[in-house]
Amino acid sequence: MMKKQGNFLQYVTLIFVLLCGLQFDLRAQCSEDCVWPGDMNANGIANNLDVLAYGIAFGETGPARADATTTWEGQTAEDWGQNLPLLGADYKHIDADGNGVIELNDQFIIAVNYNQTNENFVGLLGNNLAGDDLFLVPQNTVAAPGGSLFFDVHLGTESNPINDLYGIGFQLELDTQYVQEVFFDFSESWVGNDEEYFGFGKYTDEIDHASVAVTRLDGNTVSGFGKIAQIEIVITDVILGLEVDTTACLPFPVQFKNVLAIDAEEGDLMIRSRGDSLTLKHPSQLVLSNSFVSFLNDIKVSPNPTMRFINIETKHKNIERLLLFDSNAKLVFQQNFDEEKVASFRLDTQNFYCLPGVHILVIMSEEAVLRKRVILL
Ligand SMILES: [Ca+2]
Ligand SMILES: [Ca+2]
Repeated sequence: MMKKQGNFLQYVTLIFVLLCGLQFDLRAQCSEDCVWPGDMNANGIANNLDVLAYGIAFGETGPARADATTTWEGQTAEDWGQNLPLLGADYKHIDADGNGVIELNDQFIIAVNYNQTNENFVGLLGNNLAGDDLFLVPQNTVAAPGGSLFFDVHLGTESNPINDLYGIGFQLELDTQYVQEVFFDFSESWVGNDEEYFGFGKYTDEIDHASVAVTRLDGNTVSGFGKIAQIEIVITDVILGLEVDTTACLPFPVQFKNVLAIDAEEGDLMIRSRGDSLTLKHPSQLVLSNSFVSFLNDIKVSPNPTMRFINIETKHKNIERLLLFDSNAKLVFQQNFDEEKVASFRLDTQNFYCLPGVHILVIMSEEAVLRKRVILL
């Protein structure tokens, strides 16, 4: 009799546990109009064009999402009752972190889940129209291994200004085998100033492009022309072939893809673009100051990979500044030598919090900036 009662209690407990589990599953699973953190326009992919939705809804508030995470999974959320004017997505999709406010923290999640897709994805938004609205103005047209290509991105010209712009996003197709890093600078742009405007740039070597978006945040469009961003492409420090054959050069085309510029109502401004062809050359072929070339050739970073110490040496006493970024592009070390330039320096990574992984060491002289990939074991 006691045994039977014990079995009964076990069954009741088991059924209770199963029911609780089912309830938990029902709450976690989402079946309709689910929020995928980072896919703000709800087209099934998290990418730079979601920044345009962020710009439109910036500052708006609504119901917070229960049990919100930033993981790439469909999440149930209450509608806010406000929608993107053209794509129609409810603003709940734009609140990526689910705290009930559309603010700076939300856009970080686009980068975290960048290029992730779900079953709603049917293709990339944006145009590939050839023309002269969006173009590159290279600051240097050739670079050596370890050096950088700098160019400004221009939108509109004096004779062809762009009217009623709210935001623009595009991808830059690059030959990623030669690219070490891409840096984006939005500090100078006719689209806006600090608080009324936001710039987004993303590059990873798993995808064949760098992606950019700039948007207003205040609901007002602008008309104008000129520079909207500066981009630096850092070239890998070893390019086989170029190292051996000093007369070789490699074409390095940069093409615009999936361009989408919108007005305040998400209307497509049908922006046309043209890319550019730049060149990679052996350092000896570059028409640059002698000190730049010798700096590039003479700098030695060892050991690499390293367990702890990074030794930096040049033949000349011309290192002005050292910076070290970790794999999340966070600055972990910097030192200025100012008047007292040095020819060698030993960096002890145990002096600061430094996780193992790929680090970028930036070595600056008066004439040049060199970035080296350093692996910390
Ligand atoms: Ca999207
Ligand atoms: Ca939020």
